[in-house]
Amino acid sequence: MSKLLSRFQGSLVGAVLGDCIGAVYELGGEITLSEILNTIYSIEASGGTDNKGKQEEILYSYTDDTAMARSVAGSLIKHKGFQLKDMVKRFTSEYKSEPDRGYGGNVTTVFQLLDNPELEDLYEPARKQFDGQGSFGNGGSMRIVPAALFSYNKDHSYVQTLTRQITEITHSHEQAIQGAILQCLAVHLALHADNTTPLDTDLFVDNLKTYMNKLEEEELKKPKVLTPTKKRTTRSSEKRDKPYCYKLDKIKEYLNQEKEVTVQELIDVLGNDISALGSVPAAVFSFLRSSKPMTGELKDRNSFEKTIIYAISLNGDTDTIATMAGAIAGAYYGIEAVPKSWQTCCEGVTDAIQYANQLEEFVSKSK
Ligand code: F2R
Ligand code: MG
Ligand code: MG
Ligand code: MG
Repeated sequence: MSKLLSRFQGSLVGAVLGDCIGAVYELGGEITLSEILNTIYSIEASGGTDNKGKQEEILYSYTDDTAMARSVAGSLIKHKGFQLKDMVKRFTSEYKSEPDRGYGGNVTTVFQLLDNPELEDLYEPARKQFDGQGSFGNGGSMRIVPAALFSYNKDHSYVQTLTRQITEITHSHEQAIQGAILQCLAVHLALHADNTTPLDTDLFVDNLKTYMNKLEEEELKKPKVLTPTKKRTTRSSEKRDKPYCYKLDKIKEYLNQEKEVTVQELIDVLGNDISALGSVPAAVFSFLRSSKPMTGELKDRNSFEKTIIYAISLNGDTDTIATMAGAIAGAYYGIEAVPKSWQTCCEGVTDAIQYANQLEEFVSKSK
């Protein structure tokens, strides 16, 4: 297998595994590392087969994160690019055929409105969400990984445009779009990074910050409607004005400090919730932290395994943080780092490999 194919497969399979295993704990309150490891041990003990070596039933099902990523992959492959009508059709058909995949509370309204042949502006339902604010949920970020693979030969501005087009179908809030861009750029960077030497985590964060800084600067220049109670203050604050840059700075700080950052501090500062701003930075951190040595129960695990387990250990939106972290880690380490037993226990892995093969064939031919 070529090195590129290994990384494409690793990324899409990593995303599926993060979703399937993370979904066991999604929004379920505090979980301990030991509890997560017990799940992992049972996966590894079964190896996806019963004790006679026959393939067992899939133990872990995928959720909306993977359901939507499959639509993104299928549409980009079919049309060799972005085709709005087709992607909308795939999202709505997928939702109608399996509405119980654990979709976000409000995005289902968008699917219902999109499922109308008379609708002329296919971006309108998303724009109307939350009284015209749009959704800031992480539903755009959780599904974006195929776009990073599809854009392998392209530059960051292509990645950003494609991500925006795909995300705005359901999420028009600028923070949701920027979160999806950060996630897509992180996978894109991981695919291109030299994985034969230790990862330069500072450089990885600096690259992401360059792009996010430009986006957040542009956003700041846009005129804002100020209500009497919401007067602009003169003091600038990176935390408020450039929240993604602020979190990227904190990620770098945590990676370089001697003392291990606590899970509670990560939750307080980076977040672990269903918003894009409160989850994409946590996923990026999970990948970067896991590229470095760890002590304790994760000490002897490879960095891909550490990424998934660590991401889930942040609690909160575990399936989505782990799917995004798994996509970045798989893109960097390749499919060889992904345990076979994990692959056989999770739904959707065979299809993920097919999508990866088709995307790799596309980018190899279109160099
Ligand atoms: N929804 C879930 N998990 C809930 C539990 C599911 C359960 N396991 C089951 O099976 O039933 N997970 C999935 O949702 C997240 C992605 O959500 P998405 O696609 O962004 O949806 P939505 O509806 O747009 O936003 C989610 C919620 O965020 C709040 N919100 C968003 N924008 C807002 C705004 N402008 N103002 C106020 N609130 C806003 C709302 O509460 C939305 O309902 C992933 O975790 C995925 O796994
Ligand atoms: Mg989900
Ligand atoms: Mg579905
Ligand atoms: Mg989730």
